[in-house]
Amino acid sequence: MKSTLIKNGTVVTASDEYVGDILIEDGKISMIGRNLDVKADTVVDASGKYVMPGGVDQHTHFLFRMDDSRCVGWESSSAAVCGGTTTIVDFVNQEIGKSLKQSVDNYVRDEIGDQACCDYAFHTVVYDPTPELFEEIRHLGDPDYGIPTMKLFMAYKGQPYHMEDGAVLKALQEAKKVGVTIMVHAESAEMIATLQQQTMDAGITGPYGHAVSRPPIVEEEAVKRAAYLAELADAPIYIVHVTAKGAMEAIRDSYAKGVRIFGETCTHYLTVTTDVLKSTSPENGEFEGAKYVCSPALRSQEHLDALWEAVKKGWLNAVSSDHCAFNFETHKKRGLGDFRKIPNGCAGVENRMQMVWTYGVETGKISKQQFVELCCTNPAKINGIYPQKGTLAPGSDADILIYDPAGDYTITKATSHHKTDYEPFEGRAVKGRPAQVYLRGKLVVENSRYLGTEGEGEFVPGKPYGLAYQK
Ligand code: DUC
Ligand code: ZN
Ligand code: ZN
Ligand code: ZN
Repeated sequence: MKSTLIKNGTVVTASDEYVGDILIEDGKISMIGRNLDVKADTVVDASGKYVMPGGVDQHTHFLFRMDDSRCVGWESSSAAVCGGTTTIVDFVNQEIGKSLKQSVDNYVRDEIGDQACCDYAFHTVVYDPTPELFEEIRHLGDPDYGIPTMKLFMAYKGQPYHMEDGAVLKALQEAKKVGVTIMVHAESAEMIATLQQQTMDAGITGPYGHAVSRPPIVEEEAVKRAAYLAELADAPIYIVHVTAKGAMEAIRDSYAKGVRIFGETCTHYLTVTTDVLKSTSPENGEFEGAKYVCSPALRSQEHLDALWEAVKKGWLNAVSSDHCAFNFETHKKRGLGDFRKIPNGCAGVENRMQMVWTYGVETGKISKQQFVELCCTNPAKINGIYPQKGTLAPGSDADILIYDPAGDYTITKATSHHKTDYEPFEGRAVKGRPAQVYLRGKLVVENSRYLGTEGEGEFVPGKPYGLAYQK
């Protein structure tokens, strides 16, 4: 493979910032330094731009089903790299009656095929908590699996993936023996089911009913329960998509008490308030708000402020997209007249880096180093793919984002790669954009335009004992 020298950019890692050069050879970073006196086949001038690790988005669903709806899949994975994310950690749902291994193999064959535009690692998701499943956890970190993380849904009563506390406890007990990190979607399924019925009975049937029936306390309660389960099992636990101030504080306080509990938040929980669920439009009336139905629900400004403080102070250690791209016309509209039937989830893999940069770094809420830590380095550590991914260091994969901070852009469907029929961040102003994105040394994006080849994304096996296991 030809060598590339990226010169004079401002290199930003989770710990440093300096003007320097990066030499790429054979898909890896081979040298970093000031004024490197080396020859290369291609020389790129990155003056005035930030040279950062490619993003690692540890929370995407390129396949998710809710009732009869399924989200847009891997045919849209160029959206990841176009947004500066070179590796995703995608959730692979266990097929009922099948082992995790079979489920993953089927997923790779049937869903990814030759469509991957970014590199990818996996989390498994439990659907069928049989004795064989708990036995299989012991193998997740083995080199032939390379999937040292597993998620259980505490929420979603009535869906096949809803899990009882006993399953979470057993998973924690098995996982800790081998350094597998258990992740949970923490919301009280029972509280939500009761509130949903009461909300419908009160005549609130539109999208805002989603937020009414999922108040912050249903998340806070489940996070506290997850912390007790982790304490009981003496195992680490990771809380995905934390949205509520009380939930975040529960993680912070349990950690301070000695429980190995960690969590992430997501782009939309930092940047969009619950009011959008009350949006109206001439075409869709009050059902317009269905475009913003995701779980947990979007929160008020007070929670957004608390989440920014949490990512700044390290109480939450990553920002993910929870990309789960349900279309509006064919899927969201199934919930007309009953908000419970609106599939939960929105696109966002393409927007994460630009949104966090704009609303975090540009506003001074977080530093550039924290941006890299939250969006690249920590997610790589948590999933056992660091330092191959998530940093700029000799020997690391040459996954590189050259971010041009100049220029004002607007997120809009016309320029999106999500392949959905609407954009949840439609109309949002963003500052700067990915000027170039390299995937293992290959230029795959230039000025937001996709130049790569579908199918060139590769599986990255994760090693056990990620960030959440260390203390
Ligand atoms: N929440 C979402 O919004 N989408 C996917 C699954 C989830 O828990
Ligand atoms: Zn239950
Ligand atoms: Zn979830
Ligand atoms: Zn999710």
